[in-house]
Amino acid sequence: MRVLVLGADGYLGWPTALYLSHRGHDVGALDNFVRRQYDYELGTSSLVPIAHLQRRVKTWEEMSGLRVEPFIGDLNDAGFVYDTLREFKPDAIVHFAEQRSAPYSMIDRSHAVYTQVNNVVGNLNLLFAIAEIDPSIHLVKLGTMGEYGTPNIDIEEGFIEITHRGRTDVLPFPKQPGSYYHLSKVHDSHNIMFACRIWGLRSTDLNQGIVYGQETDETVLHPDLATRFDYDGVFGTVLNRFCVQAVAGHPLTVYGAGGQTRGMLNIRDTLACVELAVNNPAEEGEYRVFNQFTESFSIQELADKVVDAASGPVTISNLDNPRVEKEQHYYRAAHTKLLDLGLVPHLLDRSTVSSILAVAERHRDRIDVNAIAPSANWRTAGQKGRVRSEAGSSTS
Ligand code: NAD
Ligand code: USQ
Repeated sequence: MRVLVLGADGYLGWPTALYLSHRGHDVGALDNFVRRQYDYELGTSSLVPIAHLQRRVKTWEEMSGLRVEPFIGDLNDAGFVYDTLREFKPDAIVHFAEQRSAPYSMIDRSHAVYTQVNNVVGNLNLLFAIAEIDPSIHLVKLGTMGEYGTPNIDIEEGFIEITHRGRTDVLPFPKQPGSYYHLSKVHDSHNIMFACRIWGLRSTDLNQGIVYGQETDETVLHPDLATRFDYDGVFGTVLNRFCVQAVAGHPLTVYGAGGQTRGMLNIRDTLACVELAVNNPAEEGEYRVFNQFTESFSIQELADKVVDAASGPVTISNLDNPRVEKEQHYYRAAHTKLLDLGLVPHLLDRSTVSSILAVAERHRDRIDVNAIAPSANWRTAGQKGRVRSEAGSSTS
């Protein structure tokens, strides 16, 4: 199949592009490198050194004999999106290309606005381009489990049957997201569902949990093929962060009580899930949702696993929670649709945690402990909205 991977320079997009190429798909790799720009802005960098996209593509061709075709540009540039679809002629598009950090979106007004414009407008440009150029293209869109929030009932896969005053319907599951980033994914989901309904597009919304790990069968073949590994207080996700903290001798930063429970999955399962969705496309006009995670854990349980797997003593520190979120709550979410399609999960055992600790250990000289503390605060973000004009007077 011809698969265009959007966000193919990122943590998940790059290994997905390699995986799909290795498994016989013709792959296009689109990115505008804005993720590298956030590193310059925040003064951070990937723990594992990453090669530029052009070098990655060249090394992959040398190693495998397979060609991944790069497309450099911004999804917010509609002309670029239309031109790319006309040129590459994909059967499926896998859309990873969004600003994906909840803390980044909660720094202040401008970061919240940027996140929603980048994500929602980029996705809208894509929907219009698909509708005009080839409505049979299957859009596989990365959403997030965080779209649902943490309701006090079981979470279904996208839709819930509701009986209200004697009448019954199947409706989208209620959304209670926890950041302006997570909200951008909800807006995307609504826009995609609408486009499927009015134009007959076909789409799979993958509501993915938190991904951990860094190595895949393809990325370990050569250092140029490595994917990024974020551990800083803005882009680092919880388990990867805890592994780096353990190696650096930094207390594990559990926010608040640590009872926050989330769906999680191994990076290798991200690749497998995406290919299962690509190989089993949605029907014409169908908008379907898969909950893409394999197990759920509380943050405290994750910290305990890292303490258990680490070679030396590791302490845990319960920080004041910079986020506004429930710290003890009910959590049970359905995730059977990808299993039904054949997913065989890599579960989180001690050896998996050890393998992430080993990655951190190999690159321990690159750890910047000053980057670890959380910097965005949900409570104070609302007071960081004012715009200062060039003349120095403030406006709102
Ligand atoms: P990432 O930031 O490493 O990669 C995203 C890539 O998209 C970057 O290379 C960036 O440069 C590119 N990009 C962003 N905006 C773009 C635009 N307007 N035009 C072109 N390229 C653009 O993120 P990731 O961790 O690989 O996540 C990929 C996707 O998966 C995101 O949509 C994210 O919301 C979703 N997701 C990630 C996780 C996780 O744990 N990492 C979990 C659930 C869902
Ligand atoms: N947390 C800590 N300590 C830390 C970091 C995080 O206790 O040092 C807690 C957070 O408070 C939160 C949980 O761990 O309760 C998860 O935080 P995270 O930063 O690992 O993940 P999150 O902000 O939810 O975002 C990540 C990805 C995002 C994706 C989401 C999937 O960055 O792109 O959408 O995971 S989900 O969580 O299912 O919405």
